[in-house]
Amino acid sequence: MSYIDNCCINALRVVGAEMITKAKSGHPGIVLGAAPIVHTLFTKHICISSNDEKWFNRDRFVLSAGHGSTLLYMMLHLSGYGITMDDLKNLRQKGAMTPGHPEYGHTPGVEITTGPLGQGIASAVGMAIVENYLSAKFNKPDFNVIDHYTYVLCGDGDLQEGVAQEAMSLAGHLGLNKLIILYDSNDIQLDGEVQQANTENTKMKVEAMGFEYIRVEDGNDVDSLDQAISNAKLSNKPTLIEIKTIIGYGAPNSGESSIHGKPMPVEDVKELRKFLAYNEPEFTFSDDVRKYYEDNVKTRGYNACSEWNHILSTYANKYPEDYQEFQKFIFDDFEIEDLNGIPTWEVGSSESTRKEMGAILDWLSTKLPNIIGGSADLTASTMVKGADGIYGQSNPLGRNIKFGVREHAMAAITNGITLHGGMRGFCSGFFVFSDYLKPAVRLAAIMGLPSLFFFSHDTVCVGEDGPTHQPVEQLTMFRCMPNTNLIRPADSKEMTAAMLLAFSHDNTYPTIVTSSRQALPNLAETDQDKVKFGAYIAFEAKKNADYAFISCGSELNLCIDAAKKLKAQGIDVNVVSMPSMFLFEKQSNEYKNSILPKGQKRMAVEMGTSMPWYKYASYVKGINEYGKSMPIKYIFDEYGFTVDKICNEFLENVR
Ligand SMILES: Cc1ncc(C[n+]2csc(CCOP(=O)(O)OP(=O)(O)O)c2C)c(N)n1
Ligand SMILES: [Mg+2]
Repeated sequence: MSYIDNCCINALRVVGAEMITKAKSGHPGIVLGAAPIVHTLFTKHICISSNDEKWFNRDRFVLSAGHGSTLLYMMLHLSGYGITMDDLKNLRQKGAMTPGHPEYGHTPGVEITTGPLGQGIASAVGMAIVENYLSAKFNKPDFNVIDHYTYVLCGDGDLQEGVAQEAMSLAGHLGLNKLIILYDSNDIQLDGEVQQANTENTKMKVEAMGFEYIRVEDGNDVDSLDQAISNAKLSNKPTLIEIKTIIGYGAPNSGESSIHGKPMPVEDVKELRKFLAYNEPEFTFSDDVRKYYEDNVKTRGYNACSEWNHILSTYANKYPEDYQEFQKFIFDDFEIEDLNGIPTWEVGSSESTRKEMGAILDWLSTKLPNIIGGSADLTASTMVKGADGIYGQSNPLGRNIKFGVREHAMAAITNGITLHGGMRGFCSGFFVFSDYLKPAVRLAAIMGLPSLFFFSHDTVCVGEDGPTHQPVEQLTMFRCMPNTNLIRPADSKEMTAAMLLAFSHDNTYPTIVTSSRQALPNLAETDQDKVKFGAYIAFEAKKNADYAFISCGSELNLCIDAAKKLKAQGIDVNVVSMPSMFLFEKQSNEYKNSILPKGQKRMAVEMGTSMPWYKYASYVKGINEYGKSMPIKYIFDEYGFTVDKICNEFLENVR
């Protein structure tokens, strides 16, 4: 290791420890242990440009071990991302640029929000998929317009997570050789030694998954780290570099789990300084250290970015059509100018909304060449698939990703696809198994990411498969998730609107669209143009009627029939279709009051847990128990979702 490398690493260790001690909160273990890893990666390999933070062909760096945020903030500080020393001193404080875990959209240079272990690895796989797809589509023998690596720093905990295993297994299968995972292997985790919980052979395991395995025996050995990364870049497989480190290196309690997540006492920071023979003042990166980052990270990135701009302009001359198309991908510049040819269904016909969802998506795929996705081995049921054949090594331009039964990774990969830019990701499964991927939807919501999640079989009407397959509480789960748009369309018109809203350009939230297994009538009363308001009056028995049903999805048609039946008896009940509570809440008070007038008595009807509806209705007909296995024809009667029973419940409880 050179003298300057040593100076830099010592500085990172000391300033990192000082930041955490000052914050009285944070994770010094990984900072002290993995400083040489990020230092080597940033100063000798990574191509990023603080002059053009969003430079499309930059390497992506994912800090899957989000608790190591301090390391990332120091890298961004030294690499010119506008993170000041004051920001570093402000670690984890109210309003800081340097929050507890990295937050996408909050701190410049942060590629993804991480913290929930494992998901970073999976999202990195999504980023690597986009790099691979776009390089196959746009590179020419003499021009690599897309050609970057996706690097991950992870710890023991990340690799214990199922989501990481799912994603790595898929990455190996897909041969994503530009994915390089740097594993901070320190044999310690929060509660103690890793071997208390995990004794498998990492090398054999990742090799079996189709990864290249490289081991670095001494995590302080910059030359070996450098060589390992260089070797990984040459591999035709994704690579995991296992780097043996000592957690909390240089702290009095190094090598122990107590250094994982507790700030070092001031005395211990002094000991660290002594151990490293480090004499700079507090919170100081020497001019030499700053210059080294300047000369390496900044200069390399600047040069690479300039060179890329040059390559791109020559490419534009030589391949003008490809260039135009590439720009459209980069800026997501595909408009659906008219809906000519989009599948439609006659009023009065009947079809399952899942079939409608699939058919509309297939049509959208022909208009939006930058969308890619698939399902977790359920395309035959959800009807959701990408276009152009199965994506893989033999068909890198396929847009149908066969995720396998790996829901959590599927959703986190979808986030990675969307985060990378240039493509938009979608995925699908049975609604009940949204439980398996909820954490990734939550991260999409936190990041304000327009990832798309399409689910079929959205009620107990799944039937014969029984309670394990019958969703009940999932609608409630997503409706109470902040910044998440759940749309539950009632028929083909509402489904069309939902899919168009899902793919619209300016969404700053994930969209979930649910669909029915069973055929539903295509209604005269629904209005494609009003779905964007979240709710609208679908059937008006009387202006400002004293009563209303509120419903959505497969129950809307029952409510309309019930209202018509009551009307025949001289009782005026309006019907509000509410496919999206999220969109409805965004409307003006005036609009909301026009749909749900004050003083009106309302009954909500939905085959799911009642809870969210009490905001809008005084009486809710829901299902607040798990389902039962039976053919669908018995389900409606069993749970009281027939026109007669809805009318009776209304008369008994609401009127
Ligand atoms: C999904 C998830 N579960 C639990 C945690 C809490 N947590 C954060 S770090 C950590 C220990 C992880 O061990 P390792 O990756 O080895 O990190 P190290 O202690 O080596 O820094 C835990 C349990 C988390 N952030 N995410
Ligand atoms: Mg560890």
